[in-house]
Amino acid sequence: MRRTLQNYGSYNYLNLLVVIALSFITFSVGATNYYVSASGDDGNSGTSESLAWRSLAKVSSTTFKPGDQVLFRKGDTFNGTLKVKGSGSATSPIKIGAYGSGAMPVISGLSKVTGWELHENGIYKASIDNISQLNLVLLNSKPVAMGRYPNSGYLTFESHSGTSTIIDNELSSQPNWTGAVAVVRTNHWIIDRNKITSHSGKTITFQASSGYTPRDGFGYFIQSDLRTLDQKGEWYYNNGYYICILAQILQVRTQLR
Ligand SMILES: [Ca+2]
Ligand SMILES: [Ca+2]
Repeated sequence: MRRTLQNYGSYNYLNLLVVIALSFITFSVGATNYYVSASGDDGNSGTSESLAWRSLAKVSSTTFKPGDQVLFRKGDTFNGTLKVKGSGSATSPIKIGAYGSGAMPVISGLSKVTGWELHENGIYKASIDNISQLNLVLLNSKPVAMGRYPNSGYLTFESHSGTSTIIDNELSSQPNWTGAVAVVRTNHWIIDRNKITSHSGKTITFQASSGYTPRDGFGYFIQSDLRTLDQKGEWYYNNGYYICILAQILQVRTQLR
C-alpha cells in the first residue's frame, strides 16, 4: 500500500514538470498581436482592440518578436513613419496587417501642420518636427513648390572661379543671398545644391557639393530663403524647425523625411 502511494506521488510530480515545461515553451516563442487605432493610446499595452496603441511612433519604438503581428484598424489613417524593429524568422515572420471593418487603413508620410500664425506680408509660419529634409508640401491637397528666385527658369552665370564661385553680370547685390542655396547647373548632367557662403555684388560663393567646375553660360536659381516667397504656395523650411508659406492657409500637409 505504501509503495502504491509513492507511485502516485511520482506520477503526479512528473505531470507537474511536463506542464511547467510546456508552459515555458509556449511563453518563450509566443507571438503577440498588437493593435493600433486612431482612437487608441500609446500608454496602452496594445495587445487587444480595447487597449490599442495610437501612433506609428509607438509602433516604431517597439521591438517585435518572430510571429508578432501589428494590426492597424481599418478606416483609420496613420501619419508619420513606420519602422519595424526586431526580426522575424523564415517560419515566423513579423506581419503588418489590419483589423476591423471598412476601408483598409492608410499609412501616410504626410503630416498635417497646425498652429499657423501670420509672419509677415501674407506669409504664414508654423513649427514642425525637426527633420533633415522636407520634400513635399500639399496646400489644400495640391502639391506646392519650394520657394525660389526666379519663379521659373534659370538665371545665367557668365563666368566662374574655381569650383565654388560664379559671377552673374545681371545679379543685384540686394537681396544678399548669403545663407540661401544656389541650385547650379554646373554642366550638362549635373545640378548641384550649394549653400551660399557669401554674396557680394555680382559674385556668389558657395560650398560646392560636387567637384565639378561650373560651365560659363549655364544656369542657376536661388532657393531655401524666406525672401524667395513671392507667389502663392511657395514655401520655405528653416533648419528643421518651422515652415513658412505664402498663402491663405486652410490645410497644409507635409511629407517628412
Ligand atoms: Ca547673367
Ligand atoms: Ca519666388
